[in-house]
Amino acid sequence: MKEYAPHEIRNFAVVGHVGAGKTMLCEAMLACSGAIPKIGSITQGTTVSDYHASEREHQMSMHVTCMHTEWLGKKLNLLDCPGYADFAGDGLSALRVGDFALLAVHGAHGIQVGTDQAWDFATKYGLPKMIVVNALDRENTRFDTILEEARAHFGPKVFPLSLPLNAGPGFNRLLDVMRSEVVTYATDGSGKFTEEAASGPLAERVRALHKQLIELIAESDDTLMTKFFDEGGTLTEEELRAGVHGAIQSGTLVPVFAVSAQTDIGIARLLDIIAKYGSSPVDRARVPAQTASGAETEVRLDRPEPVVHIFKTLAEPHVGELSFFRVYSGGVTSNMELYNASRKVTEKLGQLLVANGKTRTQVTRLGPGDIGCVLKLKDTHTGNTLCAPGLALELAKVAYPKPKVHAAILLRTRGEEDKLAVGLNTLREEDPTFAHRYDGEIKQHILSGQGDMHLQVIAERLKRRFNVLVDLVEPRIPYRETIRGRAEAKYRHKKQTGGSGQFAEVWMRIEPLPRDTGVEFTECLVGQNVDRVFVPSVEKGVKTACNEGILAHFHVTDVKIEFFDGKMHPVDSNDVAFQVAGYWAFKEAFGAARPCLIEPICTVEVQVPEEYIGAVMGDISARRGKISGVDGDGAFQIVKAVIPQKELAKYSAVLRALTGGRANHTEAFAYYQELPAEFEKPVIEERKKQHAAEHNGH
Ligand SMILES: Nc1nc2c(ncn2[C@@H]2O[C@H](COP(=O)(O)OP(=O)(O)O)[C@@H](O)[C@H]2O)c(=O)[nH]1
Ligand SMILES: [Mg+2]
Repeated sequence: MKEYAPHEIRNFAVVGHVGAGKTMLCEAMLACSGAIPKIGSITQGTTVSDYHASEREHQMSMHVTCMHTEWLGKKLNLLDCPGYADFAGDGLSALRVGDFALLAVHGAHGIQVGTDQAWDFATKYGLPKMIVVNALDRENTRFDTILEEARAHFGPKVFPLSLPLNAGPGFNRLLDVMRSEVVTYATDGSGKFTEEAASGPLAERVRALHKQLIELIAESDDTLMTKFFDEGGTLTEEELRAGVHGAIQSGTLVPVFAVSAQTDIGIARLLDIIAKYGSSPVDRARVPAQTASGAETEVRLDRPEPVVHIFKTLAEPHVGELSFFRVYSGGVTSNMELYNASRKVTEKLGQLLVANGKTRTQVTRLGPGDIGCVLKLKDTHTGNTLCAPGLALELAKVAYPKPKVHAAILLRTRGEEDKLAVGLNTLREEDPTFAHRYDGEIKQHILSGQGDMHLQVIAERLKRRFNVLVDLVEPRIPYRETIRGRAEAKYRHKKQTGGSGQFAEVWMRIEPLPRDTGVEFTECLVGQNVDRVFVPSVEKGVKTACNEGILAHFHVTDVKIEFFDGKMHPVDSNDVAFQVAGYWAFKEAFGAARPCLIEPICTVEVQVPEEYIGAVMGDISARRGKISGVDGDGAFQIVKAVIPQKELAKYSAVLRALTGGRANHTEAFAYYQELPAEFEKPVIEERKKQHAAEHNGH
């Protein structure tokens, strides 16, 4: 394969809501351009993208898939992204290395949450966008209202470059606005088409559209604008064409295309526009970077030394770990040595490859702006930068969304903790959008990710790749124990066994502290009843009791303890005796100080379309939640509330059911609050049962 110059490359991320037909659209572009002989099928699992076992199993994209083809002498690097919010991290990685976003919208479903989210992500990266309205061969499509919706969401710059003339089953005719032509596709699936000048009412329509398009384009360019007015409100075809690229770049034009991926209608024209007017690496010739000392700098496309960004790593059975990268400057060749500034290691590249899903072709060199992959790097992971030895640059990192759902991991086989840790750490290097940690308070290993499906897929990977079988369950709630009143205890520990005995007496007072202050131990001993060397012993006993819990094995918190007097014996008193006395004195005092449980409360923000606000707020109240405000945010509202953690079990699934998948939410721990009395008894009983089961099992 030849090496492509930067202006001959089109890197783009295909993004949008799940089910819009992104994977199919990529398939259609590959087939139309001859990279594959025919279109595969999602249901039969024969598409180029979505080739992973889990993707075929769930029939949805979970990884970004790299594909490439050639059209009009340009190399198109397609990055098919998952639409499901659980896998949004890969979409972000792809947009990071794309030069524009191709936003797929389903011709019947229109603008959905995933569409808005993809738009926002692309905007965050300053990427130009093109919109494809797909599946226009389906029943009940509504191109015109989708166009209106898109303008309502994204602004008046959204403009159709093609319109369907006979949407619905049998769809094969388009009005091409740039060319003022009617394009008719053959119905034999050959992708062949004929073009004729629009006539009659269609000619009128296209003339009106043409005029609007010229105005849009002229707006983005002062000289064009002047010309436009000088020449009485028109531009030549030539000037128009010259302006389209610039207008797409600056975002004053967001072209919309009417297609059916499945039946290959409109795909060739889409490829034409991408090849002729789509952004290339030249349009993004400088990207921000940091030097080893943290100073801001930039990487320029024309710089001779290689700088590449790894945007995806993933392991495949029988292949090993693959690292996908984009070259930002200099070009790379097989067997080149590069420095990983993030991990501080030197890597040898090995054989360079370009991918079409699981089919990979060897290449000897990839020039600046191009995308490829290599196998088996030593210690280089998603998000790392590799560069010429001596450069030590790091490209700006992708800000991945924080994990928002949590599950406790239960090992099916005891003693596999180490295997689990190795598996999770390896997966985490590939996918930075999840996290895991051992929580000592609830004594569970917690897995956190973007959604329930994300967690489930991680569990499946642990099984497939590391042979670790786990169950994911709702994490325990870290209830805590505290007191509401003051109390005093005088506890004597005395034991006379054979030879030396044990003796200690501890007098203590306890009182409540404000929330989230923890346990405070002080002494105010006067006189010589107790030797001060035993103060740490008493403290240790108290801390042991606090960790074990007194009501139901939860941590004790927000208590002040004052060790104010006691008694000792010249021979039988020792460290252990005072620990024991401190332990029991505290337990006695605690029991007398009106103990209670407190529960964690979370702040929750729900992003939801206006029409579901009532349902979401009603549900929050039913969950003992308190709403603190509702803010407008474009087409969505943000409901802010505090809700007990106990009531947030499976909340993302609840929201999905409540709003037809149109809401997103975040939750974060806020503070502790007394658990209502009616819940206390069942919680204590449940915890005691759990504890007994755990301690019998060992
Ligand atoms: N009729 C029709 N169905 C389509 C078209 N594009 C995709 N589909 C179907 O819509 C479903 C979702 O497509 P897919 O490409 O997986 O969507 P993605 O989630 O956006 O990648 C699949 O069953 C496809 O076969 C199209 O142009 N016409
Ligand atoms: Mg897909």
